[in-house]
Amino acid sequence: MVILQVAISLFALCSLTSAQTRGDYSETCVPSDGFGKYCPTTCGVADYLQRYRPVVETDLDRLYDILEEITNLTKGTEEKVVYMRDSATHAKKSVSPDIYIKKSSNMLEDILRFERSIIEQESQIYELEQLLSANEKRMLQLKQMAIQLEQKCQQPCEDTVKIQPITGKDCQEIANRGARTSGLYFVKPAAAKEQFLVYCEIDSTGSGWTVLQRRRDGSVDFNKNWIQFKEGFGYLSPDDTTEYWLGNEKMHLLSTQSSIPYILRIEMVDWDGVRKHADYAMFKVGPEADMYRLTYAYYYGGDAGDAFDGFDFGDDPSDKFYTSHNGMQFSTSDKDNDKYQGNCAKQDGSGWWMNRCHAAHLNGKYYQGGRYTEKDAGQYGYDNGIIWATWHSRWYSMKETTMKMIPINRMSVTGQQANVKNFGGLGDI
Ligand SMILES: [Ca+2]
Repeated sequence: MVILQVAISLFALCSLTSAQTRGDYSETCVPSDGFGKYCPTTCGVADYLQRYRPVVETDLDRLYDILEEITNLTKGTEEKVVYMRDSATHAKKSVSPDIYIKKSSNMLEDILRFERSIIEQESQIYELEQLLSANEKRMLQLKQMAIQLEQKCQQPCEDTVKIQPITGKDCQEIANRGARTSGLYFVKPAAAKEQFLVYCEIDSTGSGWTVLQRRRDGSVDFNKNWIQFKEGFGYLSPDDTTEYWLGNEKMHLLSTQSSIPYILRIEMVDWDGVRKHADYAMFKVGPEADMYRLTYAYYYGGDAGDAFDGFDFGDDPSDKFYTSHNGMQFSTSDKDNDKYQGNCAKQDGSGWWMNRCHAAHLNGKYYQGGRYTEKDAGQYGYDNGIIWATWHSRWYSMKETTMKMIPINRMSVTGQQANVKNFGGLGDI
């Protein structure tokens, strides 16, 4: 009975914990829901417990069968003992020595049979004890796992995400107000109706980067629609371990609020662990009425090359012109604002400042290991990875990316050498 109770309580726990798993399955985006909450652990142990369930149940059934068998055997033996006792009494009463001898030999046979049955029972009892102890051990393990699982699930599933108390119009203002820790902060850009959560990357010198996009491990699907890209999706985490798109509307509010222009920094890590970056001066995301158009004044520098300016892939002389991104409107699978007769965003399964289509594509499909082929790219077969063509080929997808912004006057403080080149982008200075 104890075992049964343990089993029942375990199963109850399993069904409870499996309901706490985190998912990114929502098709539609509700602005106020999901974003900024933090519950990163998928409690896979619950699945493990569920898998164990049929094995334990089978063992228990077998245990009950054997117990029943033994009960029957014991009953039979008891009947035999009664029979033997009766025969002995009867023999004593008998006057005939022949009958007595015959009865005695019968009794002897009975005793032998009885002994054999006892030996058989003993071996069955031994087997049963082994099974019982194995089951108890397994139950104990399951119980311990359940306790661990419970503790693990309680921790992140409670809303215990640490949000830093300082606020500002962007992460640099937050750093200026004394913040020296990277983490989650509320910002309220000048034209924002309400504050919203961002991840601020703040270093010891007091530079505060506002992080706009993060790819890390492919855990978030970037194939989303216009509304989702507008509002943002994915997960913000205080330790910067999760993937997300902050949202076009927020990027617009952040990048257009200040008289001091912003630098957009794109940071990438490839599958050999090499880290490179590209900086763009006077980065701006336009309003929704202008389809969140991307503009910058010039390539400010970096060792990853200027893929936003397009890339000559060698297919056509116009490659570079038609794969540049400065001045492009944002496109999603359900809103085609690109310069291509088809729909780049639909073909590549992501939202981006598509031209015809891209040389830089940080919202692309996540490919483990980096290298992929036309075959891997699915029904359309176009290069749809996380691409930065001036560093790696378009058939190589980056391992990690970050898009973040900082006021340009902080760049001298961060020690970055400006490798200023004026390309023919919009708003040349
Ligand atoms: Ca088009």
